[in-house]
Amino acid sequence: VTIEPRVLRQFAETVGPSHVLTDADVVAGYAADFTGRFVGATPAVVRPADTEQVASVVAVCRSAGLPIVPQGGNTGLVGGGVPLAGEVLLSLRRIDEISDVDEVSGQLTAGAGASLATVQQRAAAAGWRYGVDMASRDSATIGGTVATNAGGLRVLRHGDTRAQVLGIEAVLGTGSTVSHLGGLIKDNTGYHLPSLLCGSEGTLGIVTAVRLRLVAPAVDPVVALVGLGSVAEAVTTAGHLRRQVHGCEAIELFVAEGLELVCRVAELPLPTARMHPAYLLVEVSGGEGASTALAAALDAAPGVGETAVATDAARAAQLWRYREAHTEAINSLGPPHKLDVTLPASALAEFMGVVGAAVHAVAPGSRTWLFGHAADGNVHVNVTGVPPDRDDVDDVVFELVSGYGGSISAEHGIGTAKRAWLHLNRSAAELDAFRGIKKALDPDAILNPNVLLSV
Ligand code: S2G
Ligand code: ZN
Repeated sequence: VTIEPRVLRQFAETVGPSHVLTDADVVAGYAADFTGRFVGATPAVVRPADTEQVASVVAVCRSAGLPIVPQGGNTGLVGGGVPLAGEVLLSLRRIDEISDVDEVSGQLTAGAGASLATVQQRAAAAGWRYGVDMASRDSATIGGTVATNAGGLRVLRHGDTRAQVLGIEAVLGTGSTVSHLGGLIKDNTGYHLPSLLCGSEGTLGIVTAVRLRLVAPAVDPVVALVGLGSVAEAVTTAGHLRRQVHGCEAIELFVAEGLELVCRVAELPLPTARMHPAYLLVEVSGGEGASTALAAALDAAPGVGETAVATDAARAAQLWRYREAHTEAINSLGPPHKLDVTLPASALAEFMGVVGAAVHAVAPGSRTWLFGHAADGNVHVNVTGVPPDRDDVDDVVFELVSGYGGSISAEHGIGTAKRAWLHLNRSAAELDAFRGIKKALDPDAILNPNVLLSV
């Protein structure tokens, strides 16, 4: 896609010439995704400073018929935030102010370009906590986590991003701006646009600010890394922990193969005396009482081998690293196919036992890596050793998941990577409803036209 000089001038008049980037080397960084699997190109990166400038850029693109890819931290994992069809790249990073921090009600307003880590820090400074956390916290932007309804490590305790969003400001594809950031907990006045726009992946509106609910900070968190005899016993134990240990903040799952890779790539010592087939990384909040309840639950749980417990922050961070380093360790093997899926709890262990062989049958040279959020039934199936554009591996995994009644996307969204399989999870009636909403809010189909819904 080329852009007429007249349009580039209009962009420059709107955001300032230094915030319209066209140099190929500079824009390349915006056009490739975090994993390296999705690499596109854009004729221009435009960096607005506020909602009004976003609205102006949308107006220029609507009149010029130019499609837009909105982008935050570019840590998305399903090719939803990169210009794969020559779209204009609209970066939200400059809109990063955090305001109206309310220490009484536990709320704050964040510009879309603020990093997740910055939001977490501002919440902590106000004596609260933001309930969503994930390894990409330093580069993911809050706007991107809203656009994708990011899940992360604490869905078990605090829910997904949608559960935190009280209000939203966004520029719709119609060119109009909706803004409702008052933060009233109960405001039952019509359609809930924050819920609709959260998870819409930039296809209905460009999120520019959100009003977020904050939660109580953890009290003396205790972290335990538990080695178990099998994935099945790990899944069963995760259920025991959820039922018996109040204050469970997170229950993460990984397996021996992934731990071996992490120790090798991140140069970490094995966390237990011997290697176990499966591991749970558990964080509970509540100090003495919680760690006693945790110990009792683990004593009664099946298959528990060794347990490494951390009661101080430094050791807790070391134990978390074994889980959080999975993404970078897998990325070091080359662009993975990341198939973030959800299984019904009753099928999770069986699925994890068969998916590797199913993938190997169509891609003998590949390796399959499994880890995820045990309590949410969410496993991150990462396949390495397969060319980025082959999708038979994706097909095998999604068909297998669908057969178990699972979801082809637990938390990363659909993006461009999973559009072809959306019908496995959504009926024709639902897809028609999606298209009706898309037509109403983005009538010219200029907002992420190649994402989520097939054009
Ligand atoms: C996680 C991050 C992305 C991935 O670590 O929970 O959501 O699949 C993932 O590597
Ligand atoms: Zn995850």
